[in-house]
Amino acid sequence: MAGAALAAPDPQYVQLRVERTGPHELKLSAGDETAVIPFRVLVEREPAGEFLVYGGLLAAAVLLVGGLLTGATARPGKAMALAAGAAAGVTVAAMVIVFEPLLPAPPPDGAVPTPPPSAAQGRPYAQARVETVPARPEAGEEFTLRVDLIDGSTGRPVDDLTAHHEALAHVVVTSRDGRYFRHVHPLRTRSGRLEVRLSAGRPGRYRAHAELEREESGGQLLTADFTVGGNANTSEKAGAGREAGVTATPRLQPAAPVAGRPATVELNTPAGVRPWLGMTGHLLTREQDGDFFGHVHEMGAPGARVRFTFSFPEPGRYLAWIQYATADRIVTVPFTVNVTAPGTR
Ligand SMILES: [Cu+2]
Repeated sequence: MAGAALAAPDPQYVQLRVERTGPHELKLSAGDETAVIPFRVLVEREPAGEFLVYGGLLAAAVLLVGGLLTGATARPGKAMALAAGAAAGVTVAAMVIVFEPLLPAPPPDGAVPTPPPSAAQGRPYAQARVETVPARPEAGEEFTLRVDLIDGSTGRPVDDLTAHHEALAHVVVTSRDGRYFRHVHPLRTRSGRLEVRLSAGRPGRYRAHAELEREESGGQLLTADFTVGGNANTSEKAGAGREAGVTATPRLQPAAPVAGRPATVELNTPAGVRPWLGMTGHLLTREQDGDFFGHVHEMGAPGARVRFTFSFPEPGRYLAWIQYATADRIVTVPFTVNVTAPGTR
């Protein structure tokens, strides 16, 4: 959320009672928004080795005592057999003590079933449908952007997104002129469904880019366009507008980047920048008239500037935004880049 206050309220604790191991869902509501968060209850299983160690030692003890008693009543053959049994029990126990640390621990009760080795080839990309609810939002009115994810090979909802950069999915919504920019993190509202509430003050074409990643699959980029109808709502605060107090302008090197060649983008940052979404700085860019969407990071520690290296793929006009976080807010700096064709001067 651009410009949103980050101060977290005091943590609140609540005790949950669960009676079964395995998958559960936790429903969290704030106002009229609800997120459904899956979690698993795991209970450590007694390692199998423990049974063998104690079993082996107990058997050894019983047999030894038996051997001694038998020996005392002068039946050496039987005593020897019992002593051998005791030795075997001690050996089993000793073997387990020595080798147990090398054995893999059993999965806890309630864990996700381990797929057979043949399934370890990776999972297919999610089939996605991105839509708005209502289908044609009105300017100035709140609407829901919804992402439904299906596994094409099973037809079932995809519920195995891995968090990357500290979110299940990153959604960037922009208007064609770049004046509207939102980088949001949708909530999981049910299995295979992510939703986020948005509103746009002006009618027109908007584009949503969603970045997500399934477990054992790769990163995916989904793109969808939608139209906002109605009349311009002049009361909208400029989402992509320069934030108050931000005077730094991004510097490009070369000033007119060349398609397919790395360019650097640098921006001075104030004191007190802190990592946000796992990174010091984020550069997001979209081709104004094409489909391209790019997202790279400043990987270094926070300092007096953020610096990105980026190769714009084609000549043309690009909308770009640099985002970083200070102690209390997210700063978004919009700019445009004109990329020239190689060989033109
Ligand atoms: Cu990023």
